[in-house]
Amino acid sequence: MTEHTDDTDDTIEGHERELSAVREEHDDADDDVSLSLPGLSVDRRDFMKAGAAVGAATASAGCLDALSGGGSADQETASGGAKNHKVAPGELDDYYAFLSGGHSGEIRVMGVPSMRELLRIPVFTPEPASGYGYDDRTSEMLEEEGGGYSWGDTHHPRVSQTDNDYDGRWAFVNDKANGRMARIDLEYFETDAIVDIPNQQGTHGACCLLPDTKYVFGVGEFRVPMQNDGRDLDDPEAYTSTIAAINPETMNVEWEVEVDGNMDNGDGGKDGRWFFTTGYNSEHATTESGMTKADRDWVKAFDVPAIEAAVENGDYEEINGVPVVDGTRESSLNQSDRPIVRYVPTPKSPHGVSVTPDGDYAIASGKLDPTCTVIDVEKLAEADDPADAIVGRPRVGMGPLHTAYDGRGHAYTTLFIDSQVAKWDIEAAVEAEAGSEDPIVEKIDVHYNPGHLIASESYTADPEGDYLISLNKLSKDRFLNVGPLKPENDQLIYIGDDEEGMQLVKDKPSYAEPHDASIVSADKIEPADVYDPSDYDAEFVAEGDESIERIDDSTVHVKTYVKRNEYAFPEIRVQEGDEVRITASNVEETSDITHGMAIPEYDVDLALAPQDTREVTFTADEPGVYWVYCSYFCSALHLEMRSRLIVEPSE
Ligand code: RUQ
Ligand code: CUA
Repeated sequence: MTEHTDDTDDTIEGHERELSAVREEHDDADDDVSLSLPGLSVDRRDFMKAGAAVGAATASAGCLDALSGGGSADQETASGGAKNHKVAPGELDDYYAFLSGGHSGEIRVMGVPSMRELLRIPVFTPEPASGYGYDDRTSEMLEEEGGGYSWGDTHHPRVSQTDNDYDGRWAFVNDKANGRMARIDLEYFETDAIVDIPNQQGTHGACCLLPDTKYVFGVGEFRVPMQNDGRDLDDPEAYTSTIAAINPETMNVEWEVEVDGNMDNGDGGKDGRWFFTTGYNSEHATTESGMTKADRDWVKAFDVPAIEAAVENGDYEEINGVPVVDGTRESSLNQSDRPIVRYVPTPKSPHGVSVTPDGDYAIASGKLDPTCTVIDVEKLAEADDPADAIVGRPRVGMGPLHTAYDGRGHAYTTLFIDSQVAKWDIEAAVEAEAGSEDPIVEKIDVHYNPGHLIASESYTADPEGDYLISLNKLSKDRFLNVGPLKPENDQLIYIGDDEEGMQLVKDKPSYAEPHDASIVSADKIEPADVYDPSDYDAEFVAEGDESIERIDDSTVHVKTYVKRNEYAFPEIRVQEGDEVRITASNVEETSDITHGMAIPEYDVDLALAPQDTREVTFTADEPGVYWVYCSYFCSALHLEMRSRLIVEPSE
C-alpha cells in the first residue's frame, strides 16, 4: 500500500476554505445582477442560466418565473418549445419523487416538477400526525421486528421493478444507524415491514437486484467483529462488513457475504448476475487517517448466481441464523475461475456506484479522486484480472459523489467540492485516455455542495431524461435565514434539451436531510383512495358491531366505529387499573375524511383514514375524566366530535 499522499489533505483543506469563502463572495458581489424579490436573490451566473432556460431573447420576467416556479399560465414559452416546468394550481405532477429523510427516519414524497412536498412516510421513527408508532400494529413492528430503536437514518429509497421498470409495488429504504431495511407499501404509502439485519452495522447502501427485484441488498458499511459480542475488540483485522440479500416478499435475510474493506453504496446490474458496491478502507483501519492512506480501494462486484451456488453447496457459516459466505480476497471461493466477489481496483475511496440504463457499465464516482471509473460489465465476467474491465476514467472534477443517467448516453455526476454537476458522454469516456476532460459536455453550478443527484427513472432501463434533482447539502444564503440549522437545497435541473444545455429551474429548501431519491412516472403507481379492510388482520367495527366488553377483572375491550361526527359511545367507563384495548374503525367511505382518536394524558393518538381500523392498548391507571377527541379536522362539527373516558377510582 502506498503512503498517504498530501493530495488528500490539500483537497479537503481546500474545500473547507472554499466553504467559508462562498458566504463572503456573496456578501460583496459587486458585479451581481441583483434582483430583489422576497426570498429570491439572483446573481449573474444564475441569471444567465435562467435566461438560457427560456431562450435568450425572453424578457427578464420570464427568467424569474423559470427560477421561482411561480407565474400565471401553464404554457409553452415563446422561444419555441422549451418547457416552462410549471404545474399550475390544481394540476398534477408528472412524477413522484421518493426522497430519504436521513436521520429524521422517514421517506418524503414530492411531486416533480413542482417540487411540492406531498407526504412524509414515517419509517423508523414514530410520527404523531399519522399515528405511526402509536397504534398496536405499528408500535409492535417498531418494537419487535424493528428492534425497539426510537430513530433511524434513511439514505437510499429504491422502488421495486419488474423487467427493469417500476412496478409500483414497494419502496425500500435502509437504516444506516441501526442496520435495518424497511419496506413501504405503495398502495397505502405506508411502512409495512422492517427487518433488523443480523451481523451488520451501518447498513448504508440499499438497492434492488434487477431486472425483477429478486433481492433487496443492504450494504453494511461499518466493519465490526463477526460476531459482535465482545470478542475481537482490539483486532480490527478480524472485523468485517457484509452485504445482506433480503427477500422482498418475506423480508427474510437469505444470505450475507463478508468482504475486505468497508462498503459504501451499491447498485444492482440489470441482468440478475452482478451487484456492485463501492467502498473505502481497504486498509482495515479504525481512524480517518488510517482509512485514507492507500491510493487504491475497490469496487466489489458480487456474482450473485455464484454466491447462490455456494450457499446451495453449504459453503457458508451460519451466524445469528443467516448463512454467511466468505467473500474476502483470500477465500477459497474467490480462487476458482468463477470467483464470488471480484475486487476491481479504483482510486481512493470511491463513493457512489450506478449501473447505466443499458446495463453495460457500472460507474463509480471517485470522491477523493477527480475521476469516475467506468467498468465494463461484460468484460468483468471474462477478464482474468478485474482491473482489465476498467474501460474509462474521465476526469469530471473535484469531489465526484454520485452519477445519474438520461438514457441518451450521458452521465451526470455531482461534484461536492466544486459545487457543480458535470454532464459527460459515456462512450466518449470509454474512447478517451484515462484522466481526460474531453468527455465533459458541460457543467452547471449548484448551490451548494451536492451529495446525490437523481434523474427521472434513472435507475430503470429506460430513463425519461427530462429532470434531474441535485440534492445539495448546503444552502447558505439561498433562503431566508432561519438560524444556524439551515435547510438543505434540492435543486431541479431540466436536462431534456441537449442543445440548450442543463437549465436550473427551481430551489426547494428541505429539512435535514435527504440523501438519495428515486423519481417514478406518476402513472406507474396506483395508490388506493381508501383502505380495504380485508387487507388487514384487525377486525373491522361496522356500525352496529360496537361493544364494550369486560374480558376479566382487569381487562376491557372497546370496539367502536368512528364517523362524522361521533364515536360509537358518548362515554366509556372503566376501573382504575384496567387494561383498556380499543379497536376503532373509520366507517367513512368518502376519500380524504380522516378522523383522529386522541385521549389526553394517556398518550393515545390514532389516525384513522377511511375504512381503516387501528387498535391501541393502555392501562387506565389515573382516575378521572378524559375527553376523547378527534384530532383531524373532518367537518363543521369536528370540535364537538368527542366522547368521555371515565376512569372510576378503585375502592
Ligand atoms: S450516500 S452523498 Cu448515504 Cu448515498 Cu452519497
Ligand atoms: Cu373527526 Cu374531526
